[in-house]
Amino acid sequence: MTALSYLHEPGILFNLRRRFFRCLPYTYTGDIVVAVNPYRWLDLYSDELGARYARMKAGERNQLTPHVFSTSAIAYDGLSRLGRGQSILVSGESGAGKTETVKILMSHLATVARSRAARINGESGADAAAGGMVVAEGAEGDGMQSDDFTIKQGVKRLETAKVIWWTKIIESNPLLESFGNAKTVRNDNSSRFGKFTQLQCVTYLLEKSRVVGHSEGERGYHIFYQLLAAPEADKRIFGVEGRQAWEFAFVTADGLEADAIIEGKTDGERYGMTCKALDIIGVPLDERQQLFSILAGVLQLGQISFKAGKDDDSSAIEDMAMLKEPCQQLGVADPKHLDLALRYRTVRVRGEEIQTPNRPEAALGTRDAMAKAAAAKALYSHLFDWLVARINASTGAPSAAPLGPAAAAAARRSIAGAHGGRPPPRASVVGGGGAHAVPVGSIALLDIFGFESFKVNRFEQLCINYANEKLQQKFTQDIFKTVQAEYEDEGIPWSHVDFADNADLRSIHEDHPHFCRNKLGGKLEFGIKHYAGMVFYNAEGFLEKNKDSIGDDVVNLMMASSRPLVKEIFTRVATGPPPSGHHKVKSSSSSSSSNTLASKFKTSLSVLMETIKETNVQYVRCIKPNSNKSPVVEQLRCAGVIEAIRISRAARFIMLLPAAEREIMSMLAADAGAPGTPTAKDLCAQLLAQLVPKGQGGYEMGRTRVYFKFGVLEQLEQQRLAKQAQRATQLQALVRMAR
Ligand code: AOV
Ligand code: MG
Repeated sequence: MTALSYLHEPGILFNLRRRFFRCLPYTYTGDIVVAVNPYRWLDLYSDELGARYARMKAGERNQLTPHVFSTSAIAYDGLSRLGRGQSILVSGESGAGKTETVKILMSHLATVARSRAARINGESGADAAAGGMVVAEGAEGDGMQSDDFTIKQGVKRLETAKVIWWTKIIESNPLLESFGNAKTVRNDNSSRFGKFTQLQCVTYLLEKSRVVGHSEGERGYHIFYQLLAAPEADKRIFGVEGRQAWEFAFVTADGLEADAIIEGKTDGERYGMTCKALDIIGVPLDERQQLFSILAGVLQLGQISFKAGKDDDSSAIEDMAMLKEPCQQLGVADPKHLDLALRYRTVRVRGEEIQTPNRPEAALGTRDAMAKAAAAKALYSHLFDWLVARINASTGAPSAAPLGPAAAAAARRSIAGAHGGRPPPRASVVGGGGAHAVPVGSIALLDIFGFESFKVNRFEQLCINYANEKLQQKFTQDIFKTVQAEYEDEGIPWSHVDFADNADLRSIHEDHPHFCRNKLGGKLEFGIKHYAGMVFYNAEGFLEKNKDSIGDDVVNLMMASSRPLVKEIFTRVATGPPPSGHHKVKSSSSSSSSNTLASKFKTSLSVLMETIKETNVQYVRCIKPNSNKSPVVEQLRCAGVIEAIRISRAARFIMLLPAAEREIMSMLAADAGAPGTPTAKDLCAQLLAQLVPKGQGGYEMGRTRVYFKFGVLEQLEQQRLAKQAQRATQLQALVRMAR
């Protein structure tokens, strides 16, 4: 993109479009990779091709066709050769292809690791690249004592450990997607949580509201539909035999059955894949059944309805029989306890415990429903965290939070199993430290929920878009720094240059130009001018969602469950919150602002940014080509691609590649009658002095490049074309005369 001589939006768009139709979805803009979602699988991801990019040497990037593989290859090289921590930040709007891109990057990193392991293990690179998993042989007990040999064996094992680590990470993807992705109007497989895969997988802000409901045309979490598409024999175990997804209030929108369908595989097939993946990460059958029982219990909680009670301020469960099923699945011995936990909360007054009805300030019908929803959301999000911890344990990463003894043992078994009974390679291969002399640092991949703007935008969208703002800020700062560094390198004076800094967004200030009240009034609405465009938010329910609390009564009830897994997921929360973003208050009574969901999310994003700051960052910007949903030019603006170019332009001069520069110069040289000069640079300087009108600061000579003010280069190009035409005419005249 930077080699285009005309740098403007239409030119950039035209270039992307032309490449897109030639099945070239990847384009470089300097160091950034722009990826236009092809929406069909192109033959671009073979292991052979992966291996070609893996062999790519520094500085060879432009000799190969632009590919996102170059990003992973550079990251791998940067880590292993320079020992510098790396991160790859993938961004773009919802449905642009972030999650798929991250998976492509992961599998390429595995390929790179594999071909390195193969080289070190003395196999041919081609074999490994063709997909063969390399298993290192242990050096123990084979009688060889040489230091050299031991080091070699150590390196061998290390490389193999990396291969296994990446493979496991890849295997965990479908599992996390089952529990954390759902269909939205923008993407059938939309990520409803953020994910930072480094030494371990850290997740951010799972969208909890989706557990208990969703908008029309969308779906709840994939896993619920998988559960209800399971073989009947399995469904019988979970107490949902013969039941269909549309029968459950939490996962059906207006009873629309059609929304329960997503493209690709059936939910039944996906259920099988999920079970297999659970098996791979070492979740034994018994635990898997408990896991699905909890999911069934969550769905059954949603079926409970309330009616007005005997006195004014009370309510009652419509039908006590409704409690039986969820209690059974969740291991609650007495349905009366669930009834009480849902409708009352315990408060301590002068050391005495008093049961009072839920939130007397709220309307009768909604307050109990809210307690029910809160319980369901807590169950699901705790289960999600547990799953992430299990995946981390199985990939050998140190557990973020204490696992229950049974889980830890199972995780150990699974790891040991994958390595033929030998002790597992620790994740120090990516984490640094450890017993081996390995490069410190890791390759981190960030896949967040993309920028969203729906018809109605809620608290979740505010948080999601906030995260995207944060990422955008980092991006613009980095681009700015890159340009600045280049100018310094070229010895060109650097005057302060403005760029669309979004740092001021969301200052607590209602007069702020980026804050807009709904002009129509009445509604609880406000708008924010995001870097990616205007979004109006509906503030209804913001406070409740931000509080993110469930009653102690429900927590206590669950901790007393007869199901070990239910007990475990709630105990984990009570004893030590993992460092992930969507973590919860220990008790509902604490309501200081630092405990709100938004403030916790903000903190965890700041920590993430600090982590990223320590690394060498590469950017992949995903673009959705779908013209009927979002025009590409807007996305380019959102993705900061235009901005990146604008920044260089705002810096007064446009960068020109030396080759193109020389071509233009030599065309003009003859006519300008420039005397022969020893260096190309001198020639350039002389020429430019003659060609570009003085006094307007039309260009600036750098060390190796000339920076033209916007428009000047285009003017020269016009002159060159005119000259060319003139010369052609002269030539034709000469030919005619010769005849
Ligand atoms: P997202 O992660 O950016 O949206 P996905 O990565 O889920 O978007 O991509 C959406 C869909 O686009 C996928 O389900 C694929 O069908 C298709 N797709 C994406 N990348 C490719 C590719 N390289 N080749 C072929 N098809 C692709 V969101 O998570 O909603 O912000 O929250
Ligand atoms: Mg995604």
